Amino acid sequence: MKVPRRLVGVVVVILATAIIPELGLATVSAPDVTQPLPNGGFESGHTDWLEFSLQGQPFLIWHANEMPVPPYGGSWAAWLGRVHDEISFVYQDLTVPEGSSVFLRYWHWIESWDSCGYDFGYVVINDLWQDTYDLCQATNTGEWVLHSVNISRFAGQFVRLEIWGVTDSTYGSNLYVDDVYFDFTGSPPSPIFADGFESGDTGRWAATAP
Ligand SMILES: [Ca+2]
Ligand SMILES: [Ca+2]
Repeated sequence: MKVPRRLVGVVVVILATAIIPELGLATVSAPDVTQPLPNGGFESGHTDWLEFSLQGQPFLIWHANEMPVPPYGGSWAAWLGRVHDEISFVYQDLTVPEGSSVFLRYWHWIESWDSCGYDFGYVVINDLWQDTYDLCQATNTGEWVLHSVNISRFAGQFVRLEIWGVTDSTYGSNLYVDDVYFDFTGSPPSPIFADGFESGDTGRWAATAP
């Protein structure tokens, strides 16, 4: 028996929605995706990240045993600032995810003895300042706080990403950083019912008659 093409399509749609109802026929919205940076929680120690200290600190990634605050996650975190007249940053080269909306997010803890306007945290991408914030008594967090920076302009690009802690000559500041990740709205998945059966081409479909 020759089954009309249009009928085949209808049967397949009904079967598909019955078997996998969560797929449905509605438009599938873009998912929100999180993606940790390589060694984003610093748990692998001094890998993936490179560390720079103007004052010659031998490293900026610390183990919990030697830190005044516990890491946000695991046993390791970055500790920026810490000494006077410091420019310190951890950085790595990597590809920012594709997406219509891309955020860099990390947990930070600001601990400062200074007035505002002297010590700072920065996020720098390809030598461009994306974010600047004071490290001072008024911004002390007293706990881990999630920090977010919109970096959508770099979506899909290979970049150098840096997180800085900068201090002047008096009244110290610490900027602790942990669990660095991307949070982005990904591209929508391909339509499940690609041709909507409008073309009459049912080549992508198969149906078995009982
Ligand atoms: Ca950690
Ligand atoms: Ca200071």
